[in-house]
Amino acid sequence: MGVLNVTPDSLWMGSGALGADTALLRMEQMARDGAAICDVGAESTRPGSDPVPPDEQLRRLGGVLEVMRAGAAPLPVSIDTSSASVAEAMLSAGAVLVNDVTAGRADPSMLPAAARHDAAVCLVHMRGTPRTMQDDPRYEDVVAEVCEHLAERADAARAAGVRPERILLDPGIGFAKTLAHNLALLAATDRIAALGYPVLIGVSRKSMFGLLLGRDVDERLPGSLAAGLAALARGAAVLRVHDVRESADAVRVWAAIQEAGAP
Ligand code: HH2
Repeated sequence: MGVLNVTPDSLWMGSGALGADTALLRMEQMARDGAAICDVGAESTRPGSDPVPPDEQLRRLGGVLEVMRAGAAPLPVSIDTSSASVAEAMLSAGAVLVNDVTAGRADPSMLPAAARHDAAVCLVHMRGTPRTMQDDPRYEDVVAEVCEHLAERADAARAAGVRPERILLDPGIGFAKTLAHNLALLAATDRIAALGYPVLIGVSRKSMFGLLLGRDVDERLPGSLAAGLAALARGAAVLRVHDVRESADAVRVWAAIQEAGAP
C-alpha cells in the first residue's frame, strides 16, 4: 500500500492539495513502483495533529476525485479518513477501502457507509485522538489489549454489515504507543493475524526509528524496511509505505527467499 498524502503537514512527503494532472502522475509512478493499492489521506494523524474538517479534506482530495471520476486511476484507491462524508465521496468515486485510524469510532456513519458500498475497511487500534494519543500511553499487556480492541471493532464492523472478508486489522504502530509497545506489537504480528483477518502494518518513517536509531525522518528508510520485513515474516499481509519502490524490492527479495525455502 503506497501512501499519497494530500496534506500540507504530514510526517513525510505530504504535498497539500494536488491538481488532477499531478495526482495522476503520482498514482502512475506508485503503480509502476509496485504498489497494489494507493492510500490517499487528506488529514495528518501524526501525534499532536488536529482534525481537518470534512469540507477541507474534500477540497484537498479534489484532484484525486477528478482522476477517479474519469475512471483514470491506475490502481485501486483507499481513503485514509475518520469522516464518513469524506469516505462516502471517495467510495462513490470508486475507492475500494476505508482506512480509518479510529476504526469507525469517530463517526458512527463510517462502518454503515463502508457496508453500503461493499468496501473493505482497515480497523486501526488507537487510544484518544492524534492530539492526545502520545500523552503517556500505558497498558497492562499491550498485545492482549490491542487484540481485544481489534476483535471488538471487527465485530462492530460485521454488525454494521461489512463482510468478514472485507476486514483488515492494524495494531496502529505509533498510535498511543511507546517504543516498547510498538516493538512488542510488531513481534506479536502473528497473534494479531490469529484473530482471523489480514493484518496491515504502517511503520514507514515513524518516530520509533528516531527513538531506536536517533535518525531524522529523512534517514528512516532502512529501519522502516527492516521493521516491515519483520512484520511480514510474522504474518502481516499489507505494508503501508511511503517508499514504494524500495519497499517493493525488499518484499520481492524476501518473498523469493520464502518461496525457495518452501517444501
Ligand atoms: N499511519 C499513519 C496514517 N495512517 N493508517 C493505517 N492503517 N496504519 C498506520 O500505521 C497509519 C495510517 C501516519 O503516517 P503518515 O500518513 O505518514 O503521516 P500523517 O498522518 O502525518 O499524514
